[in-house]
Amino acid sequence: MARPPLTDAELIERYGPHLNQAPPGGWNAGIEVDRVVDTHCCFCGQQCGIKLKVHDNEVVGFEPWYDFPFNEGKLCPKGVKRYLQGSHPDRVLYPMERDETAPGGFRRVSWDHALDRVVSEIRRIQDEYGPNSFAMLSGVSLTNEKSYLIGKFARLALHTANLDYNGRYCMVSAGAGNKKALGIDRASNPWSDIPLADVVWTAGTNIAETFPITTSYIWKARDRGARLIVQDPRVVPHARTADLFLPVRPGTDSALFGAVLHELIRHDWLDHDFIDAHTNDFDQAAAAVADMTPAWAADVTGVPRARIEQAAEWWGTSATGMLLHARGIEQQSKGVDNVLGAINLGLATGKFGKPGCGVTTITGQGNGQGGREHGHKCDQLPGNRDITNPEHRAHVASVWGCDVDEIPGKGIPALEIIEAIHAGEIKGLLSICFNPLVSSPDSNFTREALDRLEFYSVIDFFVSESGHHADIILPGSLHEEDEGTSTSGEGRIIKINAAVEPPGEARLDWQILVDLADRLGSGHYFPYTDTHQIFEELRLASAGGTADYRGATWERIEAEYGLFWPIPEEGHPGTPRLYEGGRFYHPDGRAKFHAVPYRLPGEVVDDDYPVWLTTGRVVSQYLSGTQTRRIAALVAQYPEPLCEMHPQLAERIGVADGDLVTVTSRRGTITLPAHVVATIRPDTVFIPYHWPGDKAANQLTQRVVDPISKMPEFKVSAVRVERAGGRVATTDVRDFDLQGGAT
Ligand SMILES: Nc1nc2c(c(=O)[nH]1)N[C@H]1C(S)=C(S)[C@@H](COP(=O)(O)OP(=O)(O)OC[C@H]3O[C@@H](n4cnc5c(=O)[nH]c(N)nc54)[C@H](O)[C@@H]3O)O[C@H]1N2
Ligand SMILES: Nc1nc2c(c(=O)[nH]1)N[C@H]1C(S)=C(S)[C@@H](COP(=O)(O)OP(=O)(O)OC[C@H]3O[C@@H](n4cnc5c(=O)[nH]c(N)nc54)[C@H](O)[C@@H]3O)O[C@H]1N2
Ligand code: SF4
Ligand SMILES: [Mo]
Repeated sequence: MARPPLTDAELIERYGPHLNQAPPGGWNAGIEVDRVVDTHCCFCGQQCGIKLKVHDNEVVGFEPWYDFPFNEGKLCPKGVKRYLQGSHPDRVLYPMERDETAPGGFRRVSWDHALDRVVSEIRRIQDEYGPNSFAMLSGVSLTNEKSYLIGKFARLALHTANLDYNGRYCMVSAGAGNKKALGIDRASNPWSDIPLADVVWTAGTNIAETFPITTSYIWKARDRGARLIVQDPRVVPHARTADLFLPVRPGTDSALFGAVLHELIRHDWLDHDFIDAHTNDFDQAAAAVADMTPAWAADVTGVPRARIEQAAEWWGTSATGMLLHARGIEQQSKGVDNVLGAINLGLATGKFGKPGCGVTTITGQGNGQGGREHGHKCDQLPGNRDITNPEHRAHVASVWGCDVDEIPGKGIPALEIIEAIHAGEIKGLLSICFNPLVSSPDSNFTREALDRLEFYSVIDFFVSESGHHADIILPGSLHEEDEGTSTSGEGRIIKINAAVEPPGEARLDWQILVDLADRLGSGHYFPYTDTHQIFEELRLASAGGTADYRGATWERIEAEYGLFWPIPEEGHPGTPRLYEGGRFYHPDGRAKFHAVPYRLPGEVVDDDYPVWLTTGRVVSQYLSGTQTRRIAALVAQYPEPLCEMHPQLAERIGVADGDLVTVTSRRGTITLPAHVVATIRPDTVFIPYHWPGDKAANQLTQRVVDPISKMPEFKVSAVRVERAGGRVATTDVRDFDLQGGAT
């Protein structure tokens, strides 16, 4: 049931007199506001509730939405500035066609011309090279309705198997690990469980910068006396107050998790009843770690042995505990192994399905959860179904009203699509909500690939760096211009509400796709006149799948501040905490341990490339930066990429903070200012990846992928770091004393 809004007195009691107070004169002082729309942030997977203030079809500001239970009014720097995108002068207002003679390389064309050109190129390429020679790449900043529509569009209008999405670079290692071990792919817990944990262990996540609202849940746990363990090559902000910091060498997390399991077994800090009643294959996991002693792991990971032992003791002897992981352990060629290694620790100690107990990924993109459930992936159909499973295909074909054989088979994942373009096997591409030139590994290779396309069309509201390589740009819609649902990192389905209409000739993303489907001769499969109809069909298509939305209605989602799937029938309360009573989602109801032997990353340091490079994020920029690099206040906070390095490394190469350094890998080179900090391992540098062109960190990264998830190894490369233009060579820093360094 909807909760009544908080009174001013309650607000002050809950948040204190100085927090989130309206400015003198009230929130609306100085701006005219026609209406205020309850919706959610367009950026990360936390999906904070926010109220957008609208005047004359423009979002002019925001108010905190205190009632929304996840963030209770709190927002991060990106959330409070997101409204500045809508009326940005760079907004694409009409369709554009490549024309080298026109200013900016594009000329304005009519919608009819643009759509007809796209359709005729799709036909030409598919007639000449076959249906799979035209690929589609998509993204999960899009709603569930759009994700679902895109899956159906690629299969029934484009007739291509080759659809994949940017979650391939984000959530897939967690997804694959979750499915293998637990039989379902969703956060194990609602975030309200975090404060109930006696140990909070974060592995490979910089939550204070990337999931700022989660920080407040961790503080609540700490206020109760919980211990905080942080596993990261950098002393990220929330690690500054950690009880135990594990300064892991990039790419070695599975060795650390293995040694912790080894210790849990050696001391018998195990929940035998849980293991016997609710799991399979413990013996295999145990055998794989038999030789993974803390001393061995200290050598491999660079984490002092005593800290590994301490982590095992705290995890093994506490009644409750949650392990939260993100891209630090997942974006590796061992991403799935790392996730399985983390889950093994939860299963061994019975930390699943109880209040304050869980091992969970933190979802990245806005709809990184819902977008990985409804048929957006190259091997997937709605409801997180398998496109190669005959029963799953038959169910979806019955909802779509098509012949089973009309649904193409399994396609290739995102990076392989780019490689197939480079190899000349894929000739045409339609992309929506994906900027591969900035976000794919090895950007020089990606650029070559995009230039080899015979035809490329992009649906976006800004011209991204990838968009500059397009033949046709179709102006799509911004988050606040369309309605639908999104599923937050907790597994909570929430309602996005439209605040304004697309400006100029821009159109709603879903309408562009429906229009294209119509022109491609498949209009009968796409009879929608609004997004609610798409959601109603999604419910049926997901019914009976693991990601079951059958019982979710827009009305209940709004009235109850979201619903947690699985929600198999109407009236069902939803499932905030998975695995209650030790019931997992494999057919026998048991979870599965996995043997995780240690193996090396795809590339290791050597004499020529002696420093580890890892990449990631800063608080004020978002993903490929197309949106946040256009918002002045966010740019001011972190205007250009910096190369974070330890004073010991800086001294060895003769640079001071702010000096230019050149970082070179086997793929490329980048020159940028050094940011000398004592909070990073001396053998590692960190570069955020939000910038294009010669500022792109992905010039350095490699195309090695995890064998199961096909996730690229964004977190581990070998590089050389030199003073820019200088003669000082980098020396080997692998033997640096960590005790005097990052710890
Ligand atoms: N401000 C901001 N917030 C965001 C985003 C954004 O772009 N900007 N993007 C959203 C999305 S899509 C995502 S996926 C999430 C990502 O959220 P996070 O995963 O938290 O962010 P990253 O910065 O990619 O990486 C996290 C940490 O991994 C560490 N790390 C690097 N290599 C290793 C390793 O080998 N082992 C371990 N244990 N740690 C390692 C890095 O030092 C870094 O602190 O953030 C979401 N939130
Ligand atoms: N080196 C390195 N590389 C990485 C990572 C890393 O940690 N290190 N992280 C990876 C991760 S986790 C991720 S998630 C990817 C993200 O990589 P991308 O998905 O390529 O990044 P975005 O910036 O989200 O690009 C999306 C594009 O879609 C547009 N867009 C956003 N919302 C909408 C919408 O509603 N409709 C339409 N039509 N367009 C929209 C934006 O304007 C932008 O141009 O990057 C990956 N790349
Ligand atoms: S934490 Fe994520 S969802 Fe919340 S305001 Fe920040 S970017 Fe938006
Ligand atoms: Mo992501």
